[in-house]
Amino acid sequence: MEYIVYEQKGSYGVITISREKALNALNSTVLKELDATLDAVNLEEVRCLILTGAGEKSFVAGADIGEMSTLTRAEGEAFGKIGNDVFRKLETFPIPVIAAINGFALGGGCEIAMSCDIRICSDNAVFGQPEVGLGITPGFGGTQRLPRIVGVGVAKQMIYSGRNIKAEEAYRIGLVNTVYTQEELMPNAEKLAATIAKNAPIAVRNCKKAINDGMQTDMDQAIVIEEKLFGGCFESYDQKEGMTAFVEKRKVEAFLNK
Ligand code: DAK
Repeated sequence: MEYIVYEQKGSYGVITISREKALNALNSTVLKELDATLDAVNLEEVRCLILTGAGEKSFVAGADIGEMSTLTRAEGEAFGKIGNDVFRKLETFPIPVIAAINGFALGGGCEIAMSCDIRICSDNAVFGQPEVGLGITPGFGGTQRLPRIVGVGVAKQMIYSGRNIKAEEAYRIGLVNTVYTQEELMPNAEKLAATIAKNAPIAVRNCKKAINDGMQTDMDQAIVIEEKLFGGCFESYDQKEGMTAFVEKRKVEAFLNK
């Protein structure tokens, strides 16, 4: 891999987009390598992922403007499809993905963070959808995910104005859950990943699916989705161990992902 570093740390994995000289901008190679990295995650062992950027300045400064500038319409569509497919793969990935946003998260950088389940950032993070200043619309889901996360009014203001916002404002509007100092970001991302990884894996996966699928439909159908995923946890080893441990007033020995 040229631009992606993947490290499995026991029960969680850390994916680092490593193209520091271009502030980790997403060219087609980065997107293809990210796709291949996700395909290779050992889902028997790994229960949570962290996505971050290399260096101290940038998470992802967007799609690669140099590469995009010469694209024909057909090539632009193909580039958009690679990006959209991998962003959707992240969003629907069976296990939770935490975006540890360590700097610029602009355009495609903000959009890839929004494809993750949980966003936390460092105090130097900057968010924005500057695409209208480049003559395009956000193309990796920004017009769809931003309003779902921060509400329609705030999303429209950010997208129409192309204005960047700092970490504190991102926190205030609900785009990120927590702001840490630069030094504290990764230790806290790893602590959160380890906490998630300790819980019953089938239950965590089913929660992700219930939330994602339920958010796309009306409440009557959403409740049915929840019922099925709730029911799907029963008769598993982990459900029996979790409940038996409570009844016997002891700690869970181990969740075995079965
Ligand atoms: N692409 C390519 N290179 C980039 C880049 C980017 N997005 N952002 C930064 N770089 C490169 C710079 O060109 C520079 O390279 P050298 O000149 O050193 O070779 C290096 O990274 C360092 O950048 P700066 O020298 O500019 O660093 P500064 O600290 O001065 O400024 C900055 C940092 C992040 C404010 C600035 O670099 C900047 O404004 N970057 C562009 C941010 C941006 O506009 N991002 C949104 C890109 S548009 C689509 C789907 C999705 C998309 C498009 C199509 N389809 C469906 C087809 C997505 C679009 C976007 O993401």
